[in-house]
Amino acid sequence: TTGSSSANSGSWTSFLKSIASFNGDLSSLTAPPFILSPTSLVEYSQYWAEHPDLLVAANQLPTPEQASSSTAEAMALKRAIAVTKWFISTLKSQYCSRNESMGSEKKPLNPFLGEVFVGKWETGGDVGETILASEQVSHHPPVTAYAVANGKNNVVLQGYNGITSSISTTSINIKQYGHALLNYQDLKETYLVTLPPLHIEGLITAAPFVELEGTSYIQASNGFYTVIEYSGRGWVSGKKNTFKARIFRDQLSSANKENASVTISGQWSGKSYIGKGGSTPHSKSSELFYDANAQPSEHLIVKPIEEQEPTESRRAWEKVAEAIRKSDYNLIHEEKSKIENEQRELRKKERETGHQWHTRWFDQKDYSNPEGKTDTNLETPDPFTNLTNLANLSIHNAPSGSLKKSKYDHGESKHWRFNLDKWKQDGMKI
Ligand code: 0T9
Repeated sequence: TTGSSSANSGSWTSFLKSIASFNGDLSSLTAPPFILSPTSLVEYSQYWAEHPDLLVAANQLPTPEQASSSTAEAMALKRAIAVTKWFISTLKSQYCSRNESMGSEKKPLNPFLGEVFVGKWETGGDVGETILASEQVSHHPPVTAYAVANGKNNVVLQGYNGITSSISTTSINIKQYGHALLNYQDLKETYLVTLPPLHIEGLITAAPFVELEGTSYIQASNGFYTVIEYSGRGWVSGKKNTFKARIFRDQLSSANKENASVTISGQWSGKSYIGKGGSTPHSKSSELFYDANAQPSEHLIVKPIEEQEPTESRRAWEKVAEAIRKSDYNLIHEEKSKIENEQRELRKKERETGHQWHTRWFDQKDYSNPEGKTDTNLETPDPFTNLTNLANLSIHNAPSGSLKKSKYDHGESKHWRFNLDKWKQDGMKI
């Protein structure tokens, strides 16, 4: 079966051929209209918080002060489990939502430099409002930075991501760059989250979809360390979107799987189960950990296009999106060219006048100079270096989740950070 009747037209076949000989930048490929998404990649940051209740859950558990000293340890584990549950809950949104809304993975619009996407979730009860600030901080290569903040619970998630890709016979392989930092200000606790590699399957049948692979890590400032291993519907395991997560007291104890405090196993797009210790829990005898299909995602609220600024994603791409919805190939090309030419003009002007482009809400911080001062961080001292040390993770601009002393552990160490002052100076709130 083919994913679309358009796939029979030959345009998909020629697209596959162009993939096979591509130069590494997926965004530069001209894809047939039926595989184009009317949504820009700068919007994908919203997937981090489609379950705002789970994002703030760790803050709503008893604090170490509230718990007696004998249970402080148990409470810290509970928080690490809560953060792991939040992270697992983001995956269906991040990697399945295009399939659900549009029938397959689609090629997103490639954000222009300075493109922004803002919105909010208005959750009731003790969760309260959560805001999203997403900004395209680099165009070559594409990098998106974001912050998600909940004022009622003093929770801030910030991060950035970019990709590199390569082609194999049946799939496109993607490495993610960047990470997320989740800070619970009341708890004085921060979690470093790394991003897993992925690949795109279903190319032959013109019905592409994402599968995760490899490992991602969550390192807590209190020491707890989560290792999440992904696999798909291969020859080893039977099911798609499978993961196994183990939470350890610290990175050192993870050397032996038997040391795990808890093990969680199942599908991130479906049900997963949790059990004590290092052995794999089974669905029949174990406690349900998370059911992705029982928790509908909460979509953020975005201003109507008429009220948006010219650099806001949905306003800037409105005409392109319309052309994509109509599958009007010439119009898509025409409207896209307008944006591209405008961007070229802007860059040319900047070169001529010597005025460089400045990012709006994010700054790049260089971690290769530990003495270097920064006034742009929410937390002082900056927890990132400490968390990478605890987790034995590279501090460099390596593929996300690269370990210290691995072959990628070298080069620059520049990471994008949210600048709350700049956000507030823009009249924005949290
Ligand atoms: C960060 C996420 C990322 C972005 C997307 C690879 C991909 C662009 C990057 C990594 C988010 O937090 C999570 C989810 C999906 C990722 C996208 C899936 C995808 O296919 C695209 C690439 C650029 C393509 O569009 C390839 C072209 C086409 C053949 C696929 C339909």
